[in-house]
Amino acid sequence: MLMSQVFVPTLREVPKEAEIPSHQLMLRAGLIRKNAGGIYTYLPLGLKVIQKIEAIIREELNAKGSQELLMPIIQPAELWEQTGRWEIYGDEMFRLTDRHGRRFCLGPTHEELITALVGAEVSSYRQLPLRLYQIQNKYRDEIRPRFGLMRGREFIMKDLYSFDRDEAGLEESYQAMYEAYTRIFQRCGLETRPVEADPGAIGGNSTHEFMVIAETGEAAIVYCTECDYAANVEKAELLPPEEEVLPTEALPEQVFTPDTKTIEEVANFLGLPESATIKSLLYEVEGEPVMVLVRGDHILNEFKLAAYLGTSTFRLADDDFITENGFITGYVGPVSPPKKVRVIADYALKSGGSYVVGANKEDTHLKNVVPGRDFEVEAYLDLRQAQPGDLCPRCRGELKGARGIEVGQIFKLGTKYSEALNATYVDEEGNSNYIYMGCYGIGVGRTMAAAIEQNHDENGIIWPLPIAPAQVIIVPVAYHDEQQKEIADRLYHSLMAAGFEVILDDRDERPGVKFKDADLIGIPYRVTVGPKGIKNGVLELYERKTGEIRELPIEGADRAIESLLRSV
Ligand code: 9G3
Repeated sequence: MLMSQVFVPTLREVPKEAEIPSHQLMLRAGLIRKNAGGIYTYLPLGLKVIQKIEAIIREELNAKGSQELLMPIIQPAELWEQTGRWEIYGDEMFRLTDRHGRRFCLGPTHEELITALVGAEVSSYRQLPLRLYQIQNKYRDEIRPRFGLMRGREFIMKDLYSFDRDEAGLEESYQAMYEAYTRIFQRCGLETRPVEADPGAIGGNSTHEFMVIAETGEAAIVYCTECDYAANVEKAELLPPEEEVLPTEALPEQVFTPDTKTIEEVANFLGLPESATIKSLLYEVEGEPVMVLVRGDHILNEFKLAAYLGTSTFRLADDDFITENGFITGYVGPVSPPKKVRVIADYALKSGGSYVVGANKEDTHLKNVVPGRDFEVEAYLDLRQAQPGDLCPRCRGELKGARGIEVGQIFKLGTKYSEALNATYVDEEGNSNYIYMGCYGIGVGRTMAAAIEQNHDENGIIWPLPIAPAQVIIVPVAYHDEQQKEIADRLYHSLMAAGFEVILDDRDERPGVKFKDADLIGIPYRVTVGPKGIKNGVLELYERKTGEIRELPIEGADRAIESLLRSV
């Protein structure tokens, strides 16, 4: 590629609408341009990176016996109605009608389509296992698309679906994809960490998210410093407390606590730590009040609550709902409530201690309240959100916190979709069985963005070699100089002939501008052809990642660079 011809509109200044490094650098390095909120054009060098990531994905998935197909973006509403998902996603789903008034959506994912296809075409155990994938645009009408390709409304996803005869087969597919993902991100030069995650509305029972650790990541994870446990905080488990049987406390006693509606205010007013209080949270669950109790210094994890309640349609009660049900905002408590409500408690409250709780009376709290003695609890559960400093649920090591960019996610779906769409197979004994499914996604654009988040400095991008838009950029100080042109051209053609992707900066620009562009675009190796070097019979090889500079004899420079590029 000749720099004078490549369409790569670099920018000097940082675009104001870009908040994180990868978004800023993709715009400045001329890799993408925005068409509308969350909708982008991939410019030539940006597309090259996308294509390299896709090539690595295809190699690793095909090595696991997967087969690539390409499904339509436009999907008929009927399939989504059969699985009951047409309504669930509301405004996030792009919907349209054709000229006959038939309803469609722009595919946000393809479980429905692929299950209908396999359900129609697979009937015998001999056709399983089957692993089918595509690399295709997805559409999700995010309320606030942001961070460039990190959270777009149209994005490229690799989505693979596995079809097995039973749970054991699904486990094998899941493991195969887990290994493939580990290799894919490694080969992309990305450091990822698989974390246990919450399946959410998709269903199924087990899921892992592949996270790129980066402080700009949207996901909060906790990981153990002693073992390899790691989880999205939405899912992270917490150990039950050691049972402490405390001496029987004094009985509950009212305390006057004027204007203390928050835990912090009550604790400060009474001179107690927040851990000596209970947060009594009223939730509206299908119209009914449910009281959820966590210790004052803990945070309720609503994903865990949803898992217990068996529904995600619940919300924290607002003041109207609280007063309608006879409670007083800021003074809600589990002891003699104004009406009978379900009480669910985090199991940290099972340790037998005594606490301060709202007295269900204006400006009044109760102290010396002992859960289980002074009020009934329907269930003690792991309900709280893990925080750095908590103990690892596997080995009791210390948990630390980090931010992550989710670049991949793998799910065990079981038979949820095959039952809804009647995808079955006949086994050796002639019995009909539902097919066991898994689904596995990688955000291709997000992987590119995450690679920049993890590999950049103040001068620009530092591409990992396997996904760089070109491996080498040759920069003659003055290309109009005969001698420099001859040496640069010869090296350019020789490296290209050896199969490398090379950019030759043939522009009639000042050297500084060319060096800055080479650093900004992040080409891993830069060869400078300059008058001083030529006088000494050498070329300068600069490694973008380490800043290391080597001098190479002009003669044989191509072979020296080839052997270096093949060795890293
Ligand atoms: C929708 C809309 C948004 C969605 C979904 C459906 C997320 C939806 C979860 C998944 C699960 C896996 C296959 C590849 C890996 C991820 N957002 N999910 O199902 F209609 Cl609008 O997509 N799908």
